[in-house]
Amino acid sequence: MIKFDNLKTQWNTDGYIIFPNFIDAVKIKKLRRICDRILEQIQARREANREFKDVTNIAYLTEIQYFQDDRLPLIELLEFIGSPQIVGILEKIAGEIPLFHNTQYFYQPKFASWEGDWHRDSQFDAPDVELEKIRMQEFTGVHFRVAFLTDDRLEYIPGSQKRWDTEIEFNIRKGRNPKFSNMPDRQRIHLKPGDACLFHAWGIHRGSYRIDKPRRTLDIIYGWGGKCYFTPPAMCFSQPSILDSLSEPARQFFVHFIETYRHAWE
Ligand SMILES: O=C(O)CCC(=O)C(=O)O
Repeated sequence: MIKFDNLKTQWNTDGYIIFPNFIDAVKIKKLRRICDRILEQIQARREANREFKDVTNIAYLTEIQYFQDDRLPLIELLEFIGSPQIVGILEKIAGEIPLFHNTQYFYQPKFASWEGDWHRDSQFDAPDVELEKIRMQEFTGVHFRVAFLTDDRLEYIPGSQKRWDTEIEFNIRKGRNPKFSNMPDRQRIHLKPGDACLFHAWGIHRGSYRIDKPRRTLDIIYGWGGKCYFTPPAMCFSQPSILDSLSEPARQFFVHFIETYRHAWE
């Protein structure tokens, strides 16, 4: 039983929350099969095009192109993204219905290991710090992820989501070596298979990518506080009939998303 008062306090203090055993082994298998199928398609396409980049994630898993043979896995994925199990938690924290934004699937690199850059997601397309500060105030972006395998690749600076950078943090994040390992107060997030983690996208964080650490983590990005400054694509919702296949809670969740961004897509 999740205690929401504690959650809110932990959220406000640390900017991240771990939910142990959020999904069971059956659900892990089901979701992993859907995500791995997309990963196989991407890798096959890259090999066919002789195009290779040692990337470690896929975005926009809910694009219709991945489900040409069978729509059922898409519906299952959408049901999870819009499930009361996740949306209910976000709603309690946000005090409003959250908005869908994107999905990512993280997997280990094939040839080389590397450390990612320390960043706040609010800095993307906002080179000007004043603009970034405004965005941090106006809108909230969050990641909700479930690990299908043990995952300790994310590091986070607790509390950094509710304040601007210290001088040291700023010099790392915006300086010449944003991969600098000894970021003060960094906390490694340890997830076991089936654990979930919610973290504030504006907090300072980074991933590190290791060929010897198999990784399969589904990460869903949500937001609240109005429209996101970056309009997500319509994805599968360019085909309105998708909504008809969803349960009522998931349908309502995605109707809110569609209604919010419809004008921007037109
Ligand atoms: O878990 C990771 O690899 C880091 C993800 C990340 O930095 C992001 O999605 O903004």
